[in-house]
Amino acid sequence: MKTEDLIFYQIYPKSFCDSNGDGVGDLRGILSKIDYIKNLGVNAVWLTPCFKTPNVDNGYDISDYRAIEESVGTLDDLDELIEKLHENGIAIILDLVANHTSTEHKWFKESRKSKDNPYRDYYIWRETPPNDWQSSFGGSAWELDGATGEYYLHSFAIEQADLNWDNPKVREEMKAVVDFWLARGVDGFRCDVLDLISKDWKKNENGSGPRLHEYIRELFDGYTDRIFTVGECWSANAKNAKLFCGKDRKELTTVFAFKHLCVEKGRFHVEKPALDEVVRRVSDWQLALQEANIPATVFFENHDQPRSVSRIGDDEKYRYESATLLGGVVLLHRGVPFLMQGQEIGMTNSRHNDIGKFNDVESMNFYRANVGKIPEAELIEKINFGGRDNPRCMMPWTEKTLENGWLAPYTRQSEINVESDLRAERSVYGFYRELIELRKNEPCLTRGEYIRKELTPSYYIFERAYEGEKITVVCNFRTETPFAGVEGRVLLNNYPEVGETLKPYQLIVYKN
Ligand code: ISL
Repeated sequence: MKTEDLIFYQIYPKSFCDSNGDGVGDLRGILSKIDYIKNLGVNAVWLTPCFKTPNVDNGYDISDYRAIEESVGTLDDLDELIEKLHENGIAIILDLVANHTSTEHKWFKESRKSKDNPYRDYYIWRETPPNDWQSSFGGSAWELDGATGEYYLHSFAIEQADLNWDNPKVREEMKAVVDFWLARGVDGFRCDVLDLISKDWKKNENGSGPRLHEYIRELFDGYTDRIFTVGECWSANAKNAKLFCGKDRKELTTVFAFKHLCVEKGRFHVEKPALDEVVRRVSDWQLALQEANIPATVFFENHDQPRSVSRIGDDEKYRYESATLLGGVVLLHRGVPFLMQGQEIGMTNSRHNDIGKFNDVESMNFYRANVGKIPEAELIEKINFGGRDNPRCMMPWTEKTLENGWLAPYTRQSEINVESDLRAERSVYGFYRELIELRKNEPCLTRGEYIRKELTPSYYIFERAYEGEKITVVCNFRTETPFAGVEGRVLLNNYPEVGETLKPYQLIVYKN
């Protein structure tokens, strides 16, 4: 399948579907929902980590890259899932967490034993911290380890030790992991914090070291013409994207950039970003990557982001309208669209009132660092608004919540669940299906040029043009706006009709 035809659906295995009633989603649960995934129309799945893990960071702390976490399934289950997805015309990429391992990984257990252990240089040890790098989850990124009295680097949780990519043995080990999964039939990888693997010790924070592109080339050498890879690179931007994804670079197919999420003030800053600013950044990314002849990624949600209909849209009065508008922005632009499980039914954030309902290490560290300094209610509000538990609650297949779920249930499940959405006259899933169907049937949307026509504080109009045909997409923001109309036949509209004004969060798609 060509990159421009891919439409991704991200699955968080421990929260997608629980097939054996233990309260944890599993691979057999995903197998039981392949028809649901196929009917949506997506043709690729990004599976977040399902490998052996102590679950400090819900699978992004891996203790064995070649074994499946027991509660999630077995290697045979994953082999069967790969096979069944392929039989249904759906590609599958796995999540390659190459920057760090769990401190329970056998490499780290050996490495910490002694300074002359053969695995010592698999990780980054210093007598004293050489800098004041901070962990993404708060606090110093250097942890003193009693066994040898030295510090090791952890860009994330203390239990996630950074690998030393300057060590050729580490590079060989990770290359072997890539070989192992490709040999089992996966179609590529989403590469976790890939721009952190090369350290630049002169910088005041980790990221984009001098050998980054060398290491990426080495990791995927021999595969780049036949697999799909997307790098999670917080340092990626319009200027350096071609260093990662240029055809001649033999590195990555594409990268995730994050500027459009408008999180400069941090995820726990409770403020909706201005919708015109969000789409301006989406548009700028589109123009830059089109200029560079690179497929852009387009997304609003993943397992780290709060639900877009809550953070960017309106999850009360205009939940259907804003969920379908945001879906249109993701699915009608140029490049590779990514949807997070639950986004297709317009899932919102949960609202909890007790810190005991949260699980995510980033949120819990934030709470512990601020409890007593920020009033409790305000602290909980911040975590409700921006926390990573929001996209990770169990998929609400019916209105009945799982009693023994590993994470607190979705607090709006009684009204927002798959069963009721599929029945609804205005089904978000139904609209996403139509958007995806349109994307598949209109070459303008997969092969066409992107043109920004109008972007005002009230609305955004863009076009997709290909071989004499043109699709025009009208996106209205939060208030009613006078509308002079657009040439063409209405292909899709998230309101019953086209009036003299654009309604809040109205999306209209025209063909000329
Ligand atoms: O979104 C973030 C920036 O505030 C962080 O939550 C996130 O840690 C960062 O985007 C890196 O994310 C990736 O690596 C982490 C893991 O916790 C995330 O789930 C993963 O997507 C460490 O592996």
